[in-house]
Amino acid sequence: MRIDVVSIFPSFFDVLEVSLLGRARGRGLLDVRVHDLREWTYDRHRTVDDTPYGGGAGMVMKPEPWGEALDAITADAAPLPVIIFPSPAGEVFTQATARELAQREHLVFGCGRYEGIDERVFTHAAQLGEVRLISLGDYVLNGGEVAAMAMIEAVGRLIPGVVGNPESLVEESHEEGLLEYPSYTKPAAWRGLEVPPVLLSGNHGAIASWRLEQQLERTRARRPDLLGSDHDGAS
Ligand code: 6GU
Repeated sequence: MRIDVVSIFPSFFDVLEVSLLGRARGRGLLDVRVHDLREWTYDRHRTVDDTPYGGGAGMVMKPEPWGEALDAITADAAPLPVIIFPSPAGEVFTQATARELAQREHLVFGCGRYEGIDERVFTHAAQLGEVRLISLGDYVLNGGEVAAMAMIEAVGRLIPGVVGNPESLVEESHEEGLLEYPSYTKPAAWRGLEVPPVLLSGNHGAIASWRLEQQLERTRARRPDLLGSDHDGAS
């Protein structure tokens, strides 16, 4: 998969060189290219923002650098890219969004700052790819960079070969619409706290039902919004 990122803070993305995704890049599974939006400015101050028409607080990102950046990045792109603008005004990112994006060959993240990007950029971008405005959730960040990073990690780990053991992708919070069950390792007793005896029983059927029960209980307590009719019928 190819991922292009456009930002005025390209160094935010240095962390993509470490850990799982860094290794995936080294192994050629992931081709991440980070671009400084200011490469597409031509004035002495490399200006990327200006005051909003109609007045109001804050600054708006100018359309010209964004237009040129997106033209340049998508010029050689064979399959239709998804152009993602992280935005608190977008659709909410979920595991389903991550799964959907993981199927694509080419993602472009346009990270805005300030009060936002001139609206015409989104109209233009729609000529170059499939545009999505995506939010991490109902809170405000200073810009799209941290959100893009979260999305890149969530999508990147779903690319075949990135995560060593693909089974570890399945039994996870949100993959089955439930929160994950609690995990324990050795020692069996630690600071007076015991591992639930069922996990030491060797009875795989009993372990599986205990884990499912835990998933349901936690989801009910912490995230009742996740419980559809599939899961809450019995109780
Ligand atoms: Cl994607 N961007 C910004 N700036 N704030 C956010 C967000 C995105 N998602 C939640 N808050």
